[in-house]
Amino acid sequence: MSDWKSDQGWGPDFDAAMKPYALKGLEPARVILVYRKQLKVLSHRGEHWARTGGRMIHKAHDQGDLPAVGDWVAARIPESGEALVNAVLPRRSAFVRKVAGENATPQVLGTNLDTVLVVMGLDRDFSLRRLERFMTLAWESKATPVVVLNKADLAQDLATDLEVVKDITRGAAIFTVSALTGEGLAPLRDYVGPGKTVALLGSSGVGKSTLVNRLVGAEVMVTGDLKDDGRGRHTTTKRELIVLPGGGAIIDTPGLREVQMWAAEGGLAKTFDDIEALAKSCRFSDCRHLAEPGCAVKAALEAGELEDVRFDSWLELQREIEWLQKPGDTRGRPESKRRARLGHGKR
Ligand SMILES: Nc1nc2c(ncn2[C@@H]2O[C@H](COP(=O)(O)OP(=O)(O)OP(=O)(O)O)[C@@H](O)[C@H]2O)c(=O)[nH]1
Ligand SMILES: [Mg+2]
Ligand SMILES: [Zn+2]
Repeated sequence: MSDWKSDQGWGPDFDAAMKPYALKGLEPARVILVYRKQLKVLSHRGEHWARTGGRMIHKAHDQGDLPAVGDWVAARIPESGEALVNAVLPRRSAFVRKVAGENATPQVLGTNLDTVLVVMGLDRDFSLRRLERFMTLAWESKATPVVVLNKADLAQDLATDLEVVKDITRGAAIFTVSALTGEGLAPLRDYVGPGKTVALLGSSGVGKSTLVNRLVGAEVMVTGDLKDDGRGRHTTTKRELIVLPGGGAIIDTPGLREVQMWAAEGGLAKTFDDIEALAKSCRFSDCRHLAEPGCAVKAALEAGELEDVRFDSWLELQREIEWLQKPGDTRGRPESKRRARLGHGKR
């Protein structure tokens, strides 16, 4: 039998982490589906329905500690019936956002990823500000972010769109594709294959599942049109890992309406390295870039070298991250009002 574990990216790090559990008779398995409290895991014997052990739930600090799609876990897997997950092995990478609403709760959208495909539509989905949010969390995930601009067949001005995206994605690879016509897809296949895990993230209807089907070469995911009532129907409702017949894994996720920050200072510094570099040459090291003398950020804004909207975006994401770091009882409301005022979602 071929080694299903290395096919799924297993390595010496997981071997070492698994050892104490293996001594207790637990088996390694990979989480391939999460839907509310239900899990599905893959082991050397195939797929099993599973649930999270009570002790694990009790010990978990928050949602972020519980099994997520892509996780390697130590599980007790009976001959028949549900498997029980006892522990999550330390993650190599994880894409995490804050759940929508006023609770400071993390939601782990995919783990042990090599590549995050940040998918954006070249139709009305196009939003640089939202892309900055995705990129910040993607850099923070420790996986490699790759920008996929889909629906090239619908683009009004592809060259300009590509240029403005290049300006804000700080060296990440960018591909313009059409999942519909197949145009531009070939280079994406480099991110897929034995030992590799790639996840697709983006708003609803951008074509994530259509891309998955293209990359797999079969209709493994249901795709669908968005309703025009503005509420948006999500076609994909579960986070799911697809085991590829030729080895490797693709994680498809439901579209995200909001992408709020989770702890992501490193990701922020990477996404906004232009502003961070400017800020280093401000006269005062604690410059807030408001009215301080010798402020390099302000100078760049005034010279038109830095766009107001990008500066606002940086401040806003920074504020969201700081909000999370405050003790719960001093937090107040999150930044939702401000976000509305900035025209979140618009170019
Ligand atoms: N014109 C055009 N339509 C596309 C393209 N890719 C996907 N679509 C269409 O866009 C719609 C949404 O595609 P999905 O793949 O279901 O989108 P999704 O990102 O998976 O959406 P959720 O599962 O709701 O998050 C479908 O009608 C697709 O046929 C493309 O490159 N060009
Ligand atoms: Mg989908
Ligand atoms: Zn300054």
